Amino acid sequence: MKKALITGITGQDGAYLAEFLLQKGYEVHGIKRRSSLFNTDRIDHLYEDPHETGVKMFLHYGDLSDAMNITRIIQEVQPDEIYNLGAMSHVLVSFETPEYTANVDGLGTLRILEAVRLLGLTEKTKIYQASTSELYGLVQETPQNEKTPFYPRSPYGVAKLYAYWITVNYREAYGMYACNGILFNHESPIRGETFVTRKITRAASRIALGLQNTLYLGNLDAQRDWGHAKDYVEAMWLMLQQKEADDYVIATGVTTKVRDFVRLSFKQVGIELDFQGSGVDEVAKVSGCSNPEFQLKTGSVVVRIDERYHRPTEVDLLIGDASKCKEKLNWEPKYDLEALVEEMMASDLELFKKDQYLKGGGFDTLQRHE
Ligand code: NDP
Ligand code: GDR
Repeated sequence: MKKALITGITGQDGAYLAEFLLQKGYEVHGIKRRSSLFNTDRIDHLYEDPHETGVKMFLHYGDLSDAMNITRIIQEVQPDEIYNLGAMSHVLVSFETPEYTANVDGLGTLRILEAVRLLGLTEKTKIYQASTSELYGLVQETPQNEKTPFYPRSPYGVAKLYAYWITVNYREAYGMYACNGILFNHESPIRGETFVTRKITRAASRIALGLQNTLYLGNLDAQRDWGHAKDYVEAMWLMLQQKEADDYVIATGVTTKVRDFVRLSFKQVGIELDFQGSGVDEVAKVSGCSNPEFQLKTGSVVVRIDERYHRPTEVDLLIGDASKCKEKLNWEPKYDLEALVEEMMASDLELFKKDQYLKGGGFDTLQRHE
């Protein structure tokens, strides 16, 4: 039985990857941070009581900023594959915590590579590094592929640039099987609530159900190549099953403006929007509602701009060319944007119908909207 170690197992990708690897028959080990509240919601359905027999998933307390902890866990687990998905992954937050982001997202990768080397596991352990389309940053050329020059535009992007190159360097210097997956944005019903897609699908559901009036957003003109996390974790695994380690772009090849993601999400529940104005004065008003379940007045403003969500430096346009991955790994995404939005909206609507039910029964529910 192969053993995999996943950093960031409690995150969106970690949860999908753990499920995928368990289905493939792996023994899965994950590193989770100690927190004052339970933070295992996304993997609870996979977790069994460790006192039971036949358990295939194990969690270890740890943190990418702690080299001794990382080294000890790798020594204990002796993994065949390490997926380094742990990171402070929010671009805007990285402007507020640049040093921490550099430490975890940049040096965290070094700690893993160096632990594998010092423990003599270079021959045994294959490493996947979660690289990102944020490396491209300022647009140099489109669509972006493995040869496109990097120009990161945030402390997050710069930290991930270090992680990218240290992974390449350990591969070349020590012959380690270490790969960079340069993944473009990927989303799902379990996407973190502060990333723009999930923020939108949550708000569109809550607005339709009468639980919220307005959604506040930043730059509606940004363009992203959005795929589904379920498709992308399969590509991570494929990268570690090859004869030789290499770096690959994973993307859908279709780009969409944030404004159009908003439009698509509301449309899923029968609400048509009309965008008016520009810059910080832009608003979206309801121009029609074909779903009798929802009582939204035509002309009511449901989206406004809040400058707090603008970034000091923005990445305007991402569109990926995944031909190398398609050709060499035989990978093909199963979801398109419509199917992704449909799944996210269905899930959030279901979630917030519970809140609506509670509200109807006189119980108040507290929800954050950022
Ligand atoms: P999430 O933010 O959902 O998950 C991040 C994970 O990292 C969480 O499990 C988090 O733990 C953990 N983590 C954060 N800080 C530390 C730390 N100091 N030590 C150990 N673990 C830590 O991200 P995604 O699942 O979306 O992304 C996975 C990886 O892929 C990240 O590295 C991200 O940067 C990268 N990436 C993501 C893309 C996307 O579109 N989703 C695209 C390209 C790259 P906790 O639950 O406790 O917060
Ligand atoms: P991104 O994702 O920065 O691409 O990083 P995010 O969803 O945060 O932003 C996408 C675009 O939407 C614009 N935007 C807003 N973003 C957020 N979060 N909140 C808003 O209110 C809002 N309004 C407009 C942003 O300016 C941006 O242009 C994600 C993360 O998962 C990274 O870890 C990963 O590396 C990259 O994708 C690829």
